[in-house]
Amino acid sequence: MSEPRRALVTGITGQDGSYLAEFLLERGYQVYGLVRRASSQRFERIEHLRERVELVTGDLLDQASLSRALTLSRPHEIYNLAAQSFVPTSWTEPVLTAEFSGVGVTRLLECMRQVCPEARFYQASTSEMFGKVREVPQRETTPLYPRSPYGVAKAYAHHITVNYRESYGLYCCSGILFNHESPRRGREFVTRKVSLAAAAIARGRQKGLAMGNLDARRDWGYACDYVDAMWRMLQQESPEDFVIATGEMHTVREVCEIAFSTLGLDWREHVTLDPALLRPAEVDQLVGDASKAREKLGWRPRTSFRELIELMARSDYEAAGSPRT
Ligand code: NAP
Ligand code: F7E
Repeated sequence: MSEPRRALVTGITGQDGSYLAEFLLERGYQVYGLVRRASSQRFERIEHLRERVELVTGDLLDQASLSRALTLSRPHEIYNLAAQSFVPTSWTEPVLTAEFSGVGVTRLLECMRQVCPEARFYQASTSEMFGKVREVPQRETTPLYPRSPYGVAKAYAHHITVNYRESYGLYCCSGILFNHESPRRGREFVTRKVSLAAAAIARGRQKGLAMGNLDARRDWGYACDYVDAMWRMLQQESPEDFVIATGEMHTVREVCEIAFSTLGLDWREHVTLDPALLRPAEVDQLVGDASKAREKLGWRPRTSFRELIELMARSDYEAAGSPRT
């Protein structure tokens, strides 16, 4: 019997990392996850996988730890999902964001070049790189104009991934993913913030919800659909970059409407505006054209915006009914 394929996932404790690990395990992969040392372990999203994945300690700030992780795991595929991924934090911690989400990628690529140059590499790029958009919808060829330190760091990471592919002939792909959400989304991101609040209000545990820009629009998809696209990118004959998106824009107001009405509430009775939650620079008209992914990867989103927000609201409502720990 041939040996199983091995994958190293950085950011395995995050939203995408946990779904990708499940996806790869289902396909028979031996999955390694890079985790960083913290004063207390926070592995909630992968608790159910702990027996099935190998965790290796390491940090994108520490090159030797990355080299060790690659030597230990001998991966056929590397998925670099680790990053400081919350946009507002990138204004308060711009240098750290650049270190994690920008230069950290060069550290990992450099280790791959030295330890396992035959491996295939996926970089988690983002629609935030398009920022002040140069065309609508955005495609793989749309020029970048990032509007946050996070977007700038990710633009650097995107270009260095392309650069290592072209300079050294490594199999490196950059997936330019638009917003994708799930019940495992970090609690500070807008969809989860709203679904959690709607659930808590419906359960009588919270009174109101303070929000920022309700007119902000995004192209929101479901994280489970998107990890499938990451894997497909690394199964191609030659490495290329792909936009992954639904092609639809919706407002934060619509997120509120659907989440609250799913739980029998009227959002207008609960939501207030807090100017402190507005951003120094907003991005407008972010909407992706995923036709290249449709044609070459056979990928398409399977979950609609409404289904996504409904499933998040129901999931948080169920969880809010469980006894508090
Ligand atoms: P997430 O939930 O915020 O997860 C981020 C992961 O990175 C966590 O596992 C975190 O570990 C890890 N990490 C952070 N700094 C690290 C460091 N210095 N060394 C090692 N690990 C580190 O993010 P996500 O939503 O799953 O997104 C996955 C990736 O896709 C990110 O790179 C993000 O920027 C990118 N992306 C996301 C979206 C989206 O809409 N979700 C869209 C486009 C691109 P801890 O648990 O220890 O904090
Ligand atoms: O904000 C508006 C806010 O924080 C979405 C990350 O995964 O996707 C994510 O970045 C919109 C913004 O995500 C609140 O102004 C209004 O316009 O959920 P978010 P994001 O900034 O789009 C991209 C693709 C990534 O790559 C990132 O890693 O919602 N908004 N009121 C609010 N946002 C938050 N967080 N909180 C509010 O109260």
